[in-house]
Amino acid sequence: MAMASSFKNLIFFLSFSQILSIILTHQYHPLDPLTPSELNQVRTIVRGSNPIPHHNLTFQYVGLDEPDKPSILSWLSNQSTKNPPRRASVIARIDKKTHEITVDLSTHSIISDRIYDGHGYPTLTFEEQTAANKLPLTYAPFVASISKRGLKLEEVGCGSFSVGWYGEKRKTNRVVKVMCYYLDGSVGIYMRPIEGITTIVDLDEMKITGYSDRLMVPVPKADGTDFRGSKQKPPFPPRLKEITVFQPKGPSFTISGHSIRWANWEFHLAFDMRAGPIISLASIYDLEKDERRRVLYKGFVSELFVPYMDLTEEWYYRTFFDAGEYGFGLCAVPLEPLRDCPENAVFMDGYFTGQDGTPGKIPNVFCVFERYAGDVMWRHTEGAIPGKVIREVRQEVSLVVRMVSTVGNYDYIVDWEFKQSGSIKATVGLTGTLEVRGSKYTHKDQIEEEVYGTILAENTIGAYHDHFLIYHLDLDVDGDANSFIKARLQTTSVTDDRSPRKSYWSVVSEKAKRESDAKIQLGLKPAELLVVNPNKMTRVGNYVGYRLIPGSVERALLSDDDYAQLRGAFSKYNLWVTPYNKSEKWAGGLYTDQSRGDDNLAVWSLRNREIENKDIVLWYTMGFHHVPYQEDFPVMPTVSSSFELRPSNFFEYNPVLKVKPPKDIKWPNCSTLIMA
Ligand SMILES: *[C@@H]1O[C@H](CO)[C@@H](O)[C@H](O)[C@H]1NC(C)=O
Ligand SMILES: *[C@@H]1O[C@H](CO)[C@@H](O)[C@H](O)[C@H]1NC(C)=O
Ligand SMILES: *[C@@H]1O[C@H](CO)[C@@H](O)[C@H](O)[C@H]1NC(C)=O
Ligand SMILES: *[C@@H]1O[C@H](CO)[C@@H](O)[C@H](O)[C@H]1NC(C)=O
Ligand SMILES: [Cu+2]
Repeated sequence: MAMASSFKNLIFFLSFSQILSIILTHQYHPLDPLTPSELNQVRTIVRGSNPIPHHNLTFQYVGLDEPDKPSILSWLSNQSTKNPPRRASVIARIDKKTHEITVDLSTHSIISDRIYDGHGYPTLTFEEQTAANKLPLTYAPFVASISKRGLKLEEVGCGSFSVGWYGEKRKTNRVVKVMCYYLDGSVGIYMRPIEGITTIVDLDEMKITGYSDRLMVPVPKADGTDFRGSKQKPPFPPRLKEITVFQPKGPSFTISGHSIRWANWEFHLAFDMRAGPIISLASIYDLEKDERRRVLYKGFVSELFVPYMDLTEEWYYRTFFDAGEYGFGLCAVPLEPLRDCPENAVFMDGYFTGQDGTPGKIPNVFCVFERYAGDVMWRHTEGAIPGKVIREVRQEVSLVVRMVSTVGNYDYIVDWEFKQSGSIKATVGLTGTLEVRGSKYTHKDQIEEEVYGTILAENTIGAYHDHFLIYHLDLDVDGDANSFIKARLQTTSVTDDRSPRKSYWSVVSEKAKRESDAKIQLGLKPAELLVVNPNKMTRVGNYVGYRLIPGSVERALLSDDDYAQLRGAFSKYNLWVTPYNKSEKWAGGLYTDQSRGDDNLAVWSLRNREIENKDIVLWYTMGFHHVPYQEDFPVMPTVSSSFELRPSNFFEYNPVLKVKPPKDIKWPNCSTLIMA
């Protein structure tokens, strides 16, 4: 989170002719994201029934109202049947009320409009954050505070921070706390907080409703905070020679609309303002069976919870939900060719809705590329045969879909990687800049009180915090009806004389019957985590399945009754399994801003529903406990974590046994190439 305004120059609102050219070249898939022309239609329809200026109307979210799963599946099995109706789901604020509106695009009508009266507010728009961020700059007490600190007002930039919930019983207004930073010679603005001041802005009134200036703290100096290459001073490290991935015949994947085919994989890729990339209908071609087999109906990042561990007045409330409060997709940034993605990447654009309903474009929001990083897919040297040595090696080439979301200070690099072996690997890289607290301390020796972080530079404390990303993984292994199996690796002591060994381990499989059987804290005892189709077996009698190989086993360290933890309760477990329910998408709740933890994964799963031989959804929490180190200053080298969904008795044997290596490149006879 969150200084949204900084990207507005990167995002383009579309002209009518651009929109037309997009419609004319588009073939619909029922899961395609709304096109700019559809977004415009939504705007016209919703504004038509709430005419401005008689109503204050803002669009907080617009996205595809996804057709029900059965209708997608029947469309998939016979694409000459009619497409399911095209509908948009809108969350709007109309005259200070939250409306959930469903718009039917074929009949140009609103088919439902419901006022949401519960706790929590919708995602913030860029425009309202930008407007809120400007308010302090003309607010006399703030101007006085800046001048009292000897700072220049024109060098101040501000960001809107969601306020969380701390046990208030009465309904609170839709407010943010605006926090300000200092530029003056550096663009590393998050490294230069102006501490001690809190400005509360009511977003519906768009005015300041609270202000405090509690203490004076030195603003960290500009020196060393700038991350631009052009601002770095010698000495410089050695520079690497030219490097690239070279595909003279182009990539081996095809993109048609939003459907991507590569090697044995096929899937659909959509952009959503809230979730960012949504992978759907991932299926893999089985050579032996000569059929496409379903693997992942849908996968996306459902929420990101980022609580800070600082109890001071200006910091305690900082417990952000980057998807629900800021829009993980909305905060996506255009990818830079050759830097964010390699030379062989293909780019795709994404569309979102501005606050007034106008469609906007994020160019190059995704890149798709084949990754060859010099790794080995499989190999064997057979040296046991007298008189010969036999060697087979296949290099690992995979397909990557990437997005980068810059939620204020942080940059999240989100990758979905498809492997020929049938694995799907999801990786998140954390980079960008820390959120630091200004401090009077210039050396660790001076610190005697609790400072809730690491001193990174003079007057700069990197606050302790977590990042919890939860993935919604609707696996449909060879069909909808699946079961979750926890296969524990259990040590048995050998007390009799059947073997000289004293112990061994074996696998004890437990089929989860209800949701409570599948809430798992990883890292305590080893277990295999499998989603199987209990109605399908391999020839030798194993259930066909996929298993989750977790990367991170971190989870919440806060107490269950901490208000932030009630809201981000999904972070208590690394794994949850729920029966499929179309409305259970957002693990931190639909209305996350100021939510009270009454509509989230932890609450849904209290129903303890049956999950055996049912359409189930896996939720995996990837956690990072972030203790900052000096190397994270002024910008962090990427820290990443990943997990893998890997076929497990899904195929009859190694599915990449027969994969041939990619064709060799015939290098041209070129005098500039140095051939060793
Ligand atoms: C597919 O749907 C069309 C239109 O409803 C129908 O005529 C056709 O028989 C269906 N094909 C199959 C294979 O079910
Ligand atoms: C719209 O909001 C503004 C404040 O932002 C308020 O002054 C105005 O009265 C509102 N109009 C309506 C129709 O609610
Ligand atoms: C789906 O989930 C929502 C929210 O948990 C719940 O209100 C609704 O009853 C569920 N629907 C079904 C069919 O279980
Ligand atoms: C490329 O160089 C090789 C070795 O020098 C030579 O045999 C071959 O004919 C050359 N090919 C072309 C197309 O010039
Ligand atoms: Cu961090």
